[in-house]
Amino acid sequence: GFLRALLREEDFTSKRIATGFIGDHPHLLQAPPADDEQGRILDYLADVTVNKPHGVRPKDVAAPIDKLPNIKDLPLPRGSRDRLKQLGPAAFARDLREQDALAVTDTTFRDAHQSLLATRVRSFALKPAAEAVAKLTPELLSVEAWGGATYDVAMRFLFEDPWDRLDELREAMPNVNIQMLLRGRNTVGYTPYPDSVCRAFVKEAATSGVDIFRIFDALNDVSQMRPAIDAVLETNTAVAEVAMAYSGDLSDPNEKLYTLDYYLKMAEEIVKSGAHILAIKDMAGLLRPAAVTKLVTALRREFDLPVHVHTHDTAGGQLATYFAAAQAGADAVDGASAPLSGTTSQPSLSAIVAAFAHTRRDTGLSLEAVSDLEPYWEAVRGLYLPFESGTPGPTGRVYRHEIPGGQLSNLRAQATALGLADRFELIEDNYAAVNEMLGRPTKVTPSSKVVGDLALHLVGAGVDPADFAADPQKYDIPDSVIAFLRGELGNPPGGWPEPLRTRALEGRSEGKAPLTEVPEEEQAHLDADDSKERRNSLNRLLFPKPTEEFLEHRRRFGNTSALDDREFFYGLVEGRETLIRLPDVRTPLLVRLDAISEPDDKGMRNVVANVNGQIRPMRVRDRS
Ligand code: 3PY
Ligand code: ZN
Repeated sequence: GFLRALLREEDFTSKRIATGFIGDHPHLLQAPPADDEQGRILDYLADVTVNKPHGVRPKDVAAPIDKLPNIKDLPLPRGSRDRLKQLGPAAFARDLREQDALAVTDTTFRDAHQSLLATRVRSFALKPAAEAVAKLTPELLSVEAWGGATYDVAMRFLFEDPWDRLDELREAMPNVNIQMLLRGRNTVGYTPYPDSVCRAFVKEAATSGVDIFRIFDALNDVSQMRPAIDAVLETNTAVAEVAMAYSGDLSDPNEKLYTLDYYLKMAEEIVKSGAHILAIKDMAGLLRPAAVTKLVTALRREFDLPVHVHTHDTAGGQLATYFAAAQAGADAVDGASAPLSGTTSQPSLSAIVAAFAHTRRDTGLSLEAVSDLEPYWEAVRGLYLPFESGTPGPTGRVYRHEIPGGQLSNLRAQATALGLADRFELIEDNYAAVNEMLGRPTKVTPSSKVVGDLALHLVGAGVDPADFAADPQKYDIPDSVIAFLRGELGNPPGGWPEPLRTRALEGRSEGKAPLTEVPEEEQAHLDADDSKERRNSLNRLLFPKPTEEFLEHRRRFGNTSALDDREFFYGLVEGRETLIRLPDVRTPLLVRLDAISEPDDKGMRNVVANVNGQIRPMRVRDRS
């Protein structure tokens, strides 16, 4: 039961096993919501205060905002986005290729917290940082701030509309390019969507402020990326950065699949697709200095596109890879603010800036500015303590199991939830075995989820991977694995594992087929002029159930996204006054928690707060 529920969970980045707050607590659906926004928010605060879904507020953590440099009076400098607007995407990319400076993308707003904090950082924490970045580090090529798992997690766990986040970041940071991670036909989901969804998604994202789309396909199949690439090119304003997912070690003479030749052939197809920038997406942190030297040298020799290198510092040595990449002519690299860097995240921005300062490849970023932003992120990380995966330090085991950074932290959290934390190495070993069994596919969302699902399933069922491989028809197989074997994600680079594939599929009834056609009514919403209508439709099409739960949360508790992180996650502290500003309520609320009663025989507690001088009693179900 427990394990099956886990495997059905679509969101592999989630820390929690259940399908979400409301999913866990269906009785909330019966409670009548307060009839005004202020009342709904107070109900939310009372509920979090009583039930403490994330435990108590971490002690001795400063309010992040107090750690931000004072930027109010600084002018807004010209930044990378101004250059993109002036030049257009093609000339912008040419410029990038010609410049000496090593360009840098800041991933703190997306990949870093996806890889360290289960993607839980809220817009509330991102927005002030974006304002500071706009003024202090406008030389950044881009800020990766959207896409990947953020869309899903925003709705499912943070009860934020991901589109609102994009609007807010765009407003906070008008001068620096916003970059998103787009999973090709899978957009920001885990299964392929019809082309019309992908097109509408890209169009709406570009209109809303995404400047650079990093597009990849989980199996490195360029044809699967074409609808997304074409849609970006059609905007005429946004940059199409197309990525090759990196696996194996191309310097290894025994590597027969992921060879230099393999990547050059793929790059050729990417170039033919009309891409502006070529990216190497090293999602697991496997790319070694000698390999990147060969790869970047060859890519720059064969093609005219700028090359952007992305990695995760899982084993701890990726600054060396960046150094080698830069020497070989790489045009851009990715880093994260130091407190949210390292291990499963990107290498540290300040280390990158310092490494190239006063050299031909000087990033142009101010080391002082980059490090001035660090105390803010350190405080944010402290506040988000419950979402830490517990990845204690670098690990060289990644070279064997090849688990992507974002997934490695998530699998740890899942293992802990299953009571398998002390046997995490077994999960890693099974992952490696399943990888071999499935023909060493590239492993990145969602193909990584396929491998992870089967690995966890085998651990849970106590089945040896070799026994499973010998006789797959004898065993239960997770839906994602069946879908993969049916070819729903496309064809893996190394071909299909046979006879495993045929045997595994033998006699299996059809699972839930992916959406192949958009219902007529939704298509009308997608085509509508009204952006709100299109956004709502995209939310429903991409994540039907989380969207429902999100809307239910709004109905029940109002728009909680303006709440401070401290109150949103941990609720009120008895006796302490908290000022709460709500966008739709004119007067701020000064709230003090006065008392919480013991639960009555129906499990309800009375919560008494003082709100702007008035006593406010509330009833909350104790779910603990
Ligand atoms: C994602 O798809 O979310 C990823 O970060 C893949 O690396
Ligand atoms: Zn990544």
